[in-house]
Amino acid sequence: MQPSSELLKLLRERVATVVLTGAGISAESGIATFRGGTGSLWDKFRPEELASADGFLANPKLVWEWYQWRRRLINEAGPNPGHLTLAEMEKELPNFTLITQNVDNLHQRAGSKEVIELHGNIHRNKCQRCAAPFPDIDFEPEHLPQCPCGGSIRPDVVWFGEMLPEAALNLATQRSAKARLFFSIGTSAVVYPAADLPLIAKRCGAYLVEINPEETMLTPFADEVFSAPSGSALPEIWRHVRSGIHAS
Ligand code: BV8
Ligand code: ZN
Repeated sequence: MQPSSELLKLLRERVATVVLTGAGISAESGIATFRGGTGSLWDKFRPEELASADGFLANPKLVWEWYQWRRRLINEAGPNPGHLTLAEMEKELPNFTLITQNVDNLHQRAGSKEVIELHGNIHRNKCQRCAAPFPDIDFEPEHLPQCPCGGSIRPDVVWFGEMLPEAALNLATQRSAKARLFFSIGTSAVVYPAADLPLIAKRCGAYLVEINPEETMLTPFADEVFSAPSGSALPEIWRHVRSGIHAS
């Protein structure tokens, strides 16, 4: 999958570039995706049951066990060449924005400095009632952690039906509207409002690139599609940019 001369030109001209990532960019780190095939995070449960305030209210112990299980998976995993390439691109491209739907912190562990986290971060906790942060709490699922205000402590991630952090969403939307080049990487593009961002960029004139082994809702709108895993497509694209290889 060679990048087109159009894509190489935009990257070599260092135009305003925005990247939106989803669970797929962490798949090659061994972290199951949400809606993928076997082993997907939702295999045993439905998203509404776990990643929702009602689900937490109904069964806080189950939701905490699911997040603790995911935290252990993430701690045993590491960034893959897709994450590492994006950290490289941030260093080289003066006008580069990374927006992620992921909560796994793997972009930061790969060296990305500015990461707009639309859905929070699994390593942070907060009080469900007063939103006080609780960085490092340790507890047994039998004794779920409580805030002094009486509220329950929960992972600091955005659940279904919850608003996204306003500042993060506003910044992501502004950067997407100004993008000349927009990459949608490893996302099925079904979760809103994140899924609006590539369409906003496209409407505002951006060249839209999708990297995903499967077709998605976004594929028909993309100017260029790499039907490949991001762990190999991203390093390949970046290698062409850096080595000045002229595409056919
Ligand atoms: C809100 C954090 C508003 C928690 C997550 C009906 C229509 C439209 C919208 C809605 C609707 N009903 C409800 C809604 C709104 C809802 C929504 O969009 N639902 C969808 C499912 C229809 N959205 C919300 O609720 C949002 N909030 O709208 O609030 C509001 C308004 C007023 C008042 C109050 C509220 C909140 C959404 C955030 C939910 N939280 N995560 C946690 O992680 O535990 S969402 C979750 O899905 C993750 O963040 C994940 O990133 C995200 C999106 O999924 P993807 O990242 O795309 O992952 P997925 O598995 O789907 O796809 C992976 C892709 O990777 C696949 O395409 C696969 O082919 C590809 N892939 C696989 N391997 C690779 C690869 N790609 C590249 N390389 C590989 N190797
Ligand atoms: Zn509290």
